Parts: sequence; C-alpha cells; structure tokens
Amino acid sequence: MNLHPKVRPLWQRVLILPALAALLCYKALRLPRSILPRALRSIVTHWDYSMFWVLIRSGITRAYIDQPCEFKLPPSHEPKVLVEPDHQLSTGQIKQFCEDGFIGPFDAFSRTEMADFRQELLAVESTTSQTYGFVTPRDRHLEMPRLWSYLSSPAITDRVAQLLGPDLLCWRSQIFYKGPHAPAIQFHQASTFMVEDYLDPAIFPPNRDEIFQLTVWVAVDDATPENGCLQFVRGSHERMCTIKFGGEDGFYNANFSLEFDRDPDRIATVPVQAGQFLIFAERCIHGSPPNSTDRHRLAFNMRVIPTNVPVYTDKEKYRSVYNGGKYYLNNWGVTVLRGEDRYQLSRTVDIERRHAELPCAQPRRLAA
Ligand SMILES: O=C(O)CCC(=O)C(=O)O
Ligand SMILES: [Fe+2]
Repeated sequence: MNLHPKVRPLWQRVLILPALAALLCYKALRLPRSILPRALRSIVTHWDYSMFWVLIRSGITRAYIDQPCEFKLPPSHEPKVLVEPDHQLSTGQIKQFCEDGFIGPFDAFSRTEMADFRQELLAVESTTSQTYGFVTPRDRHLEMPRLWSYLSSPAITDRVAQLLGPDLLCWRSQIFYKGPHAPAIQFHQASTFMVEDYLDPAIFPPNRDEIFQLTVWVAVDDATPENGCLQFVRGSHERMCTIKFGGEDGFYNANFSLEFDRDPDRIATVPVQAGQFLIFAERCIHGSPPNSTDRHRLAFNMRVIPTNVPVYTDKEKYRSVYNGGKYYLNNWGVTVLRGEDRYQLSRTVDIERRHAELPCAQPRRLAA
C-alpha cells in the first residue's frame, strides 16, 4: 500500500475504506499480528484507534499523520540538572518553554566560526552521505567531526539537559539549506516521527504525553523574517493536529494542510543570529516563511532524546516521504550527547571511533 498523503480518487477511497475498517476490527479483536504482511502488521500495531477513526469518518480526506498525544504541563519548573552559571535556565524560562513549546535564541558560537563552517557545510551537503550512500542533508554529524563538536558543545547540551534530563542521545541531525527565493517550509509538527513513513514510529517514548524529544536548531547565517527564520504557534505542542489532504499547502513532497487555529496572535516569528540556537518540541507547530532574498539561509539541527527512549529498534530501513529515498539503518546509530547511556536501547555509534575511522580523519575539537 502506498501511504503517501494525497487526495485519492473516489474509487480508491471506496476500496480502501472497508480495508481500513477490517484492520480496525483486527486490532480491536486482538487477532494474531504475526500472520499479517509487514506493512499491515505495522499499521495494526502502531496506529491508534483515533488514527483509524479520523480516516474512516472523513472518507479518507483527513488523517493523523503521526501518533496523537497530549502534553500535560509538568508540576515543577525546576531544571532537571545543575549546570554552570552561564548556561543556567531560570524556573521562569522553563515555565515559558513548557507553555510555548520553544525557547531561545541562546548564544553558542561566534559569527566568524559560523562563517568559516558555512563553506564546509555547503561542500558536504551536495556529496554522497557515508551513512546512507546517497546525497542527503541527514545525519552528517556521523561523518563531520566539526558538526558533532558544535552539536555536543556544553552551551547546547547544558540547556537541553535542564529540560530533558542529564543523559541524552542525539538520534538525528539535518542541514537546512534554504536557497535564495526558496519557498516556505509549511507549518508542521511531529510526535514520534511516524510521519516519516506512516508505518512505524521512529522513537518509542515510555509516555507520549511528556516531552520526550527536543529539537536544537542552530543558525549558520542570520535567520530573519525576510530569509525565512522559524515561526512557531505558541502552545501548540499540547496536542497533535489532524491534516486535510490536498489544498494549496505542501510539506516537501506531500500535499496537505495542518488543521489548526491560525490566529496571528499565537504565531511567533523568531529571528536568530548566526551562532545562536533555539530549542523546541517538534510537536510545537513550526515552519519557516519563504526566503525572499538573493542569499541563502543555512542552519543545522539535531533531535535529542533521553536515554530511556528507544529509536527504530529492529527496523532495517525506512522510506522518507519528505526527504526521499530509502534510508538503510545499518550505518546509523544514536550517539551519546551527554552523560551516560545506561539503558542501551538502540543501535549506537561510538562517534569518536567513527570519526577516527573516516578516510583522512582529522580529529578536531572546539577551542575551550
Ligand atoms: O529550517 C527550517 O526552515 C525548518 C526546520 C525544521 O522544521 C526543524 O528543524 O524541525
Ligand atoms: Fe520541523
């Protein structure tokens, strides 16, 4: 079954509806899953009842494209770890983060460092990934010591640890090159990243109603409203929204619009200077407007989880609806970003060793 979100012709919907109803019954009756083909087994296992219901009730015109969840405000806004004074978040800042779903910008790197790094990032962006074997902006930290040294710098990890806890893993990174006059990245949100292939979640948090994953987004160029800095819908991390197939909006290759209240008063436009970073919950609705300038806007991000969250578990590959291509996971692994991985729940890459094994490895450290 092709799960790509799109408006389907009526005849297809008429055929798919009873199949969905049958799968829903199969799930409700707890019939054996092992006899199902792989794709159907994933759907029965990972789709919530509400995911089936929205599709069926709407005649396959609306859907949840990621696992639904609701964020419960935590009882305390105390930081989860103690860090050096320069990186400390106040309880007021943490409360604001819990209410808004994003926080920053914070200073991390100098303008000169970012200007110098820009060339390296741009050069790598168009080369074949050593992890996946094709050109992709994903997970270049596994082959770029300098990218990893930025991502793992205490200016970033100390801030994230106060929100997520002391022991942290990076499970994914991405370079975001927004070319001159590039279109908007539409408002979107993700919970467990089932949105990637609609079959299996990427991450398996013990409790989906907590914040179990944060995104760190670092600006290499100044990001402004004109060249497409990030925008957030304040407080929208409280629940996942449904999407409506079709319409004018799109998200990379997919064509749908997220159903949420577009009240302009809730939309925060957040300029970020080169070398600064933001932290946000990926389920906080966010996007970036078109780049209306003649220059690119470069940034990189990473997705961070606590060590009690498994990633991909036994998955061999996934097919990204958004970034194209089949991502074989044999060279992929989580990397320890901070603290210790006591749980060892996912395939892990020893990043120091991986970097040392690179052809023409040049270990590189940030200046203290
Ligand atoms: O850089 C952008 O414009 C989008 C970034 C984004 O969606 C993300 O980091 O999750
Ligand atoms: Fe995003």
